[in-house]
This record gives sequence, structure tokens and C-alpha cells, in this order.
Amino acid sequence: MRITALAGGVGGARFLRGLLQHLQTRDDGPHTLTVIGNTGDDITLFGLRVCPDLDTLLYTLGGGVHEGQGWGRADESFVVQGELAAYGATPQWFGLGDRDFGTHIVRSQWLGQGVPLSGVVERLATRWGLPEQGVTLLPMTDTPVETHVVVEEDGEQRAIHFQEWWVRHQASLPAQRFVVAGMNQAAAAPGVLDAIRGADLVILPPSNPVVSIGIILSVPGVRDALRGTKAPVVGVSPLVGGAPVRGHADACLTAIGIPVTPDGVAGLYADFLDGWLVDKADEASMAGASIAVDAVPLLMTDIDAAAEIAASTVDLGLSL
Ligand code: GDP
Ligand code: FO1
Ligand code: CA
Repeated sequence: MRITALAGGVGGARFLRGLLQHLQTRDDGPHTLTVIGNTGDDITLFGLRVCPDLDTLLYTLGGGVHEGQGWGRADESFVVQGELAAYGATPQWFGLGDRDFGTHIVRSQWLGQGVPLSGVVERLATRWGLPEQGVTLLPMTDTPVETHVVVEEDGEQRAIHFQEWWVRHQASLPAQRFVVAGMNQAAAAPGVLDAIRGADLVILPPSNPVVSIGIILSVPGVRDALRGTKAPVVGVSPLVGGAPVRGHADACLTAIGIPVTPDGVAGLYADFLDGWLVDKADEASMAGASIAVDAVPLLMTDIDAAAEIAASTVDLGLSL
């Protein structure tokens, strides 16, 4: 089975790690997984290109992630950050560890040599053993894009980088809207649209519906490919008990005028979604839905729990 998934960082990566474990137990293989990763979170810091969601996918699927945090490297140290701070270099609100710096340095070197981001990601993925697992990781686009957040302070509107809003301000500044700098000139990266059109099953993991999945959907051609694919498209709610499990998806949904409910999130995908997995606690809120709905426990407390959720997702998709 050829599975294609759209993914942000931690929610997407944890789900997909569970999916890979689940696929090993199925007897209808072989399976391949193509992951289309969000690059709207990307930022240039200290002259280095940092791609948080792609790196979270690489580290999680490759076995090198900081499990507690869900992003960044396990067994990390912060010598370089200390040196930068001693020089007064900014920003200091974004923590970069030494091991992680290695990724940003080599990525920036390759980009500087003219390798497209998709080529860079392919090289990074090889180091993290993704091909051996049947996984192809694609950035949504090779064009540098960056999500910005329009915030209002003292009656004045200004746009700040998504990371500044999310990490520095912890999403506490009310967001007016999200704009993706560079998206006007962007095209889907090689393989992205074909992976959606040619899939047997398309999955939306429980990633942030606005600043992860929503940004991927805004890449030219992606939404049309999802509408047009013959594959069933199934999604997993990132809300449990009507609230995000982690992060600030509630602030993101509120900013774009969408109710913070699994039904509200599914509505963002209404033009292409065939099946929707919600938590048991949210079952009642989906009564009367016009798409196939299944309700199971959706907390990814460990890899086995994520694999169970992935199993339910695949089963729902294949039942359609
Ligand atoms: P990010 O880029 O690191 O923010 O990660 P994603 O966009 O991939 O996923 C973020 C979303 O994952 C958040 O909105 C969370 O609510 C959701 N999430 C995290 N852990 C879980 C979980 O255990 N279960 C479910 N259903 N959603 C989760
Ligand atoms: N998130 C934080 O809350 N604080 C940080 O200092 C931080 C550093 C960081 C470094 C590399 C990386 O790949 C991710 C990092 N994140 C950090 C997580 C991340 O930027 C955000 O959670 C996501 O971009 C939101 O989706
Ligand atoms: Ca993200």
C-alpha cells in the first residue's frame, strides 16, 4: 500500500512513528510512506536555515528525538548557544542545541551550494535511516516560505515570524491572521502532487490544522490534488476533549474564526476529507456528520498507543 501523509512537527511525527510500527504488523504489505512536511515554520537564525517540522520528523522517525520535548535532539548540550549569548548575539529566545546545530550547518552549506531543499532533506533522511523504513520525506515546497503572524498591539498591526509568536510570546499576542511570505512564488516540491494523486491512502495526522496542515494546503496544487485523488483521505483530530493536547492550536483556530472542536477542524478539510477519527470524549460532537467518523482514544501516550491510533486510521480509510 502506498500511503501519503501531510505532517507538521510533534503531533505528525509521533503519529507517523506509530503508523510505521503498525504497518510492520499488517499482512497486506509491502507498504511505502511518503510524508509531505510543513516548511512554513522555517527560519534563518545566525545565518543558518532551521526547519523545525522537517527536523522533528527526521529525528522522531530516525530515533534521535528528545522524547520529553518532542522536538530537538536527545542527549543535547548547549555550548554554542552559550557562546552566542556571550557575544550578545540574538535572538536568545530560540534554543538551539549543539547536535541540532550540526543539522542546520550542513543544511545551510548544501543549500548554499545550490542543492534544493528537497535534495537536502533526502540527504538528511539517509543519515536518519528513513529509506530503510520505506519512508520518503518531502518538504512541501523547495521555495523558501515563512509563516508570519499579524498581531495587534496598542492598536497597531504588525507581522512577526511564526516562531517569534509561538516560542517567544507563547501565542499570547492575539493573532489577527496568518500570512505565508514567499507562497505567491512557491510551487509544490518534486513528487508532492504525484504522491497525493498516486496514493492508495492519504492520511492527515493530528497536526496543527492551521499552521501545519493549513500551510501545506496553501501550497499551489495541493488542495486540488487532495480533491482529485482516488485514494480515501482520512484525518485524525488534534483535539482531545475539545482542546489541543499540546501547543496553541486553539489560538490558531480562534484567529481564523473556526470553533475549537473536532467538527470545526474537520470543516477545514470538508472539500476532500472522507473519514475523520475523533477521541471517544468527542464522539457526541460529531453526531450528524456527513463523513465517516470513528471514535477511539486519541492520546499518543507512547509508541504503542500511537500505533493503535494509526491502525484505526488505516482501517477507517480502507473501509471507505
Ligand atoms: P508541531 O508542528 O510540533 O506543533 O506539531 P504538529 O503540527 O504536527 O502537531 C501539533 C498538534 O498535535 C497539536 O495541535 C496537538 O493537539 C496535537 N497532538 C499532540 N499530541 C497529541 C496526541 O497525543 N493526540 C492527539 N490526538 N493530538 C495530539
Ligand atoms: N520550541 C520552543 O518552545 N522553544 C525553543 O527554544 C525551541 C527551539 C527549537 C529548536 C529547533 C527545533 O527544530 C525546534 C525548536 N522548537 C522550540 C520547537 C518548534 O520551533 C515549535 O514547537 C514548532 O515550530 C511549532 O510547530
Ligand atoms: Ca510546526
